[in-house]
This record gives sequence, structure tokens and C-alpha cells, in this order.
Amino acid sequence: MQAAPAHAHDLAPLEAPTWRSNESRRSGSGYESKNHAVGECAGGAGTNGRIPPSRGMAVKVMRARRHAVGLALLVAVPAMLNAASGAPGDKWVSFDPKTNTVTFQLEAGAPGGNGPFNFDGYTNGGATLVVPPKSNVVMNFVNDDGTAHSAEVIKDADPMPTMGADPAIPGAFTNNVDQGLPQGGKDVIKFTAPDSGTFRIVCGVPGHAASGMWIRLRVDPAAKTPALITGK
Ligand SMILES: [Cu+2]
Repeated sequence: MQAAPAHAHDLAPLEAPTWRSNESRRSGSGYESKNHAVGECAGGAGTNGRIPPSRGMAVKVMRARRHAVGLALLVAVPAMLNAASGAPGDKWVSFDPKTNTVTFQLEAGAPGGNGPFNFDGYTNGGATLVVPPKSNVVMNFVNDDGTAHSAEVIKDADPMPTMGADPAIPGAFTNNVDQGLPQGGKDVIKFTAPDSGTFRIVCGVPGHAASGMWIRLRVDPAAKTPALITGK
């Protein structure tokens, strides 16, 4: 049941993502407020308020215009949100081989999932992020749901904790693990992958992981590139 998928897809390295800026507000360990988190899981239906992708790809040539004030209003944003470039995980994972950096988009309450208690639409270990050993992992967390959520890397072991526990990898957790971040809240998780190992990426808000809000992380010594593998 806990067996990791047998292999990682070999994915071509992708360009570094530029389509969503992130902010990191972490300070300290993030665990100071562990004791008053229970019951703070703010209610509210998951509204999945995804920010629509920009449509501003059209390049407008403004010939013979002396002053180009209007150009300042043309904000061209790569329409990567809509780019389906191959394997399912391509939307969420990119890799810079020069810096050995894995960038993973980690959306809590992503639209299209089996209910809002998901990461990138996956629940109950239904997807596995595979990363190379010693890679620099950057997880861009954002909460798309009306309920507060968080993310944390924990060991791959039962029983599933009822709320945020100690991270299995130093630094591998979002701010306010137990309370979660509100809708639209972002945080950046950065850590160096170990040589190998299997882990879970869970929501630390009480009850959420136990109700299925978790996926897997595997550090595969044979992996040259990262991949998001679907299936348990
Ligand atoms: Cu949650």
C-alpha cells in the first residue's frame, strides 16, 4: 500500500516558471503557534477562486507612433497556464538542470479535484512528486480554497497525523502549518532533497490530511529530472 510507483518518467527539462510570483513570509520556525490551531479551520465553501490567466499574448506593433504610452499597458504574460505540453505533471513541475532546482507548483484546493481538500487536484497519495537526490526543491504553495490550508513534508508512515507535526526535512513546511493560510495565501517552501526517501506532502490543518489532503514525495536516486506521477 505504501509502495512508491515503480519508475519516474523522463521528462525533458522545462523552462523555469515565470507565471506566478510568490512571496515568502516565513519567520522563525513557524511552530510558535502550534497550540491554538485546533478549531481554527475557518469554514466556508471552497470557492476555488483561481486567478484567470492573462490573455495578453497578442503582440501589437505600434508603427509610426512617436510616444508609446500605450505600450506600458500591454502586459504580456506567457499563457503557460493553458499550455498542455505532455505528461500530466508538466503543468506543475519544472526543472533547471544548471542549478539542479526543482520548482513545484503546490495548489491547495485546486479546481477540478475530488473536492477542495486536494493538492493540485490529487488526494490520498494519488500523485507522487519524484525529485533527483540533492536537488534544490522550491514548492510554490498557494491556497485556492475558501478553507485555510497549509503544506508540510512529513515521513511516509501511518498513522496519518491529525495535524501538523515535525517536518521530515528541515524547512519543508509553510507558514502557519496548523492554522493554514487563507484563500489566496502563498508561501514558498525551500529545501534540499536528501539522497533518497519517501515522504508525504500533507495539509497540517487539523483533520485535513486524515481526510485525504495529501500527496507523496519521493527522492529517487535514479531520477535525473523531476516528475509528478499520478496514481497510487
Ligand atoms: Cu487543508
